[in-house]
Amino acid sequence: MTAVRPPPFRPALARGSARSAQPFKDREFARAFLREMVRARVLEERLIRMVRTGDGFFWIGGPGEEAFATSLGLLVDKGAGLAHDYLHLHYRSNGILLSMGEPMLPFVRQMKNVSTDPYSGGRNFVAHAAKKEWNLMPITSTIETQFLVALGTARAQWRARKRGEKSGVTVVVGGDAGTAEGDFASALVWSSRPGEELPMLMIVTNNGYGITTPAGQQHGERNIADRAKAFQIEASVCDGNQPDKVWAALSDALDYVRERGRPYLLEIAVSRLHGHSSSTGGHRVPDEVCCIDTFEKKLLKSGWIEEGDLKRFYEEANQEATEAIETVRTEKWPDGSTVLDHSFSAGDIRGGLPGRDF
Ligand SMILES: Cc1ncc(C[n+]2csc(CCOP(=O)(O)OP(=O)(O)O)c2C)c(N)n1
Repeated sequence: MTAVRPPPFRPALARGSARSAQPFKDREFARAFLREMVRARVLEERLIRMVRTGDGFFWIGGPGEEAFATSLGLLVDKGAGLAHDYLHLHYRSNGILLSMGEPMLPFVRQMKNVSTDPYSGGRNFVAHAAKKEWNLMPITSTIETQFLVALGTARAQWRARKRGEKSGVTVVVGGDAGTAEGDFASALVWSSRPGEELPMLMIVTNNGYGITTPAGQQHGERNIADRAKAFQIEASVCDGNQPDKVWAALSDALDYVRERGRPYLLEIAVSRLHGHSSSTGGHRVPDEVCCIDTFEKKLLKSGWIEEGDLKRFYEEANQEATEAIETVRTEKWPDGSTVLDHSFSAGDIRGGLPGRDF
């Protein structure tokens, strides 16, 4: 078994708010951004392979969303507590967490459902992370419920701002089909109550499908972002396949929410490169735009990377994945006696609930 080592590389990317697409004028930034996108893609491809080789039961994830994921991961203010951003993500968010600094190993552990999985002790599907130190609320399989939970942290941050305390913002992410749920409508209503507007960025990653149902058969409106208008919520739509465009849209939206303390709805058009999940096969879909291909070609053309660099990026990422898979190979599933751990029970409720005084 290989020893657990830190990931083989960390991109030299600056964190924090950066209005506009300016950072993409910097060669080193663009190269590091591409390397991080490749890392996210390779993780997903290796997770899919784990299902095929019997090292996992189910795959779902975000290949095709890397330009968005890498941008968001670098732009959020990560940390614990109200002063930092809260994240309410969905099951295509591995790339966001990688670019925030998470290694591949925990994702591989959750894929194999081993007890060392730090997110759920081996009890949840892959891509259902949770990390208290980064205000990452547990990712759920039920779609859109995160939009209601997000109102809670956004409301707590609104209160902190009123008390004059430093406060981050709440970021919630979901897919296009999920916006048909009442939870999404509730988020629009409750985030925009006059005089009590919440510091909440609502992101809809629109890949055009809800499992197999095309969005065009589900929504009469032109863009999902158009729904914001009725609530006087600022909104925009952007192309999630172009790193500089999605970076600019995200940084502008985040700056708006941070500075104004008001909600914002950002709809991002993304690709879904391996279908919905392993339940629909998980095979590569040939006719979708790939944000990594496009960006690679652009950087090769400008001379900012060479074929050798590309090869190295993939090798490094694959090495990190291989080491994680090797590590997990001998790890065990959780013991049956732990099945009720971390679930609500009468005992928990009798002992009192935390965070009551809202
Ligand atoms: C409340 C609820 N209803 C239905 C489902 C079944 N379901 C799982 S994924 C999915 C489609 C979600 O599509 P979308 O919101 O566009 O996100 P995507 O998976 O395309 O990123 C559905 C209906 C669910 N998980 N939860």
